[in-house]
Amino acid sequence: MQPVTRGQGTDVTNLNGETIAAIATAVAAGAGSVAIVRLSGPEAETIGRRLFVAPGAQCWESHRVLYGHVVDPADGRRVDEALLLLMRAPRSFTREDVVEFHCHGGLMAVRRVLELALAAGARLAAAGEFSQRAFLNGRLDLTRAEAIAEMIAARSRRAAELAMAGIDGGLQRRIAGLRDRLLDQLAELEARVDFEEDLPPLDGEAVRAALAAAHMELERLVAESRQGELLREGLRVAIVGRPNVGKSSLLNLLSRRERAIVTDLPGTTRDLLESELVLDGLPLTLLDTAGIRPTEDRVERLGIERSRQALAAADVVLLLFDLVVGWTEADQELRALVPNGIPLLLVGNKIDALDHAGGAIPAATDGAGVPVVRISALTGEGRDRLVEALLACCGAGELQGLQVALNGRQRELAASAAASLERSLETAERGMPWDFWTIDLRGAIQSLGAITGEEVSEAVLDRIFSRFCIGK
Ligand SMILES: Nc1nc2c(ncn2[C@@H]2O[C@H](COP(=O)(O)OP(=O)(O)OP(=O)(O)O)[C@@H](O)[C@H]2O)c(=O)[nH]1
Ligand SMILES: [Mg+2]
Repeated sequence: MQPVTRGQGTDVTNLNGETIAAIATAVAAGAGSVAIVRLSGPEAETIGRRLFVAPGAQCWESHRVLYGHVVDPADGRRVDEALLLLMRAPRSFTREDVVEFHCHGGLMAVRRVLELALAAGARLAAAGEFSQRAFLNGRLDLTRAEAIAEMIAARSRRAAELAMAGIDGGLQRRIAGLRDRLLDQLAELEARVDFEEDLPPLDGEAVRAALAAAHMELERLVAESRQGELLREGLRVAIVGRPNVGKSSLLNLLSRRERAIVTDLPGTTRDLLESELVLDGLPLTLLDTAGIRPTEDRVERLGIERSRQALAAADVVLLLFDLVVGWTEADQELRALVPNGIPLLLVGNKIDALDHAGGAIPAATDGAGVPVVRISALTGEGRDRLVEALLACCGAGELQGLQVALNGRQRELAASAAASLERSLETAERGMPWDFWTIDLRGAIQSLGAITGEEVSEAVLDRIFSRFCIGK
């Protein structure tokens, strides 16, 4: 692997002579009052000066805001009234010269400004290219860059807090600390391989203990990453059940709006309906499904097929049944459709109607230990109990204490580092010579270096940054 070279400190290596430009704000009609076009690279200021007219005695100083107009240099016509922010290298996000045009929101002005910047010599930035330059110029490590992308994608307050901890370098410090400790051990071992007789004897037990401690910490990080994934990506929760048990009513209750049509006719819901919400900091996608029953109706049959697919692909299944009718054979058949391994919650609905009908109240868990929660989707009774049980059954209970969490890429590398350390520990156990210990130890160090970007190939970098949005 050929690791990429990164600039250190303020010594900016101009890795890329091109000036890039992109719209940095969300691109949607009427989405905001301000839109930003960002340029980065050696020509950024020149292009900025060509396109921007600042009246009066305003001077082009770094980190000062200029007021004026973007003009088309071809005919001098005004394109927009705007602010311009110049940030000269190395005091910018990319550590290159950066110019930002703060235009009016909407699509028209900002697109025109971008076109003019491109015509004046900039190239359209690829996805994540500003961040990639920031990384290559040593402005941030890979975990911080990824945390910025996670911040942009965050769907809940907790996910945003976790991303902020990453931007602050929480993960970078944990991983770099671990890697440093392993590097120390590697240095000790390698010194003994080369100059055993000139050095005091090495305490193999101490090295082994250090490797074992690092191994444990990595295993913990890998285990905790599942929680982080829940926070970032959220859960798909399918509400399934026989017709008329109140699935759509429950979706409406949890979404706090009349999202789905509710009627007393069995078979009301014909298609999957999604609703995005945040419960206790955890982003959820709730799926309302068509009630499952044998039917001759073609449309309903297609809907039921979708219900079955949703049930099989969900992270959690809420199986709703009608308390007034009680748990029936048909409910039992539906239960059998839920694949093993998908957390399941049985929800008895219509508790408000129980008094009149006198139906049996089921126990807190069924025979197999699956929790049963009783609610009324009509009155909202038991809503909190349901939310609590839902969070508990998907392991979200420990989310509050989470400080850092690895993403998928980082988890794979951490798991691979842990596996290398495990092999290294086995070698130690078998009393092999020092140089055998170092083989896997080096592998572990390399995997940790790939997390922070210390040791990572250009192809991998391109793949990581291409998942970022344009303009970031
Ligand atoms: N008393 C009472 N009625 C309820 C409750 N929840 C739902 N209902 C009623 O039950 C009927 C069916 O509700 P829906 O939410 O449409 O049921 P569904 O499971 O989505 O039905 P399908 O879409 O046909 O599968 C409606 O008349 C609701 O008002 C509840 O908690 N208590
Ligand atoms: Mg429905």
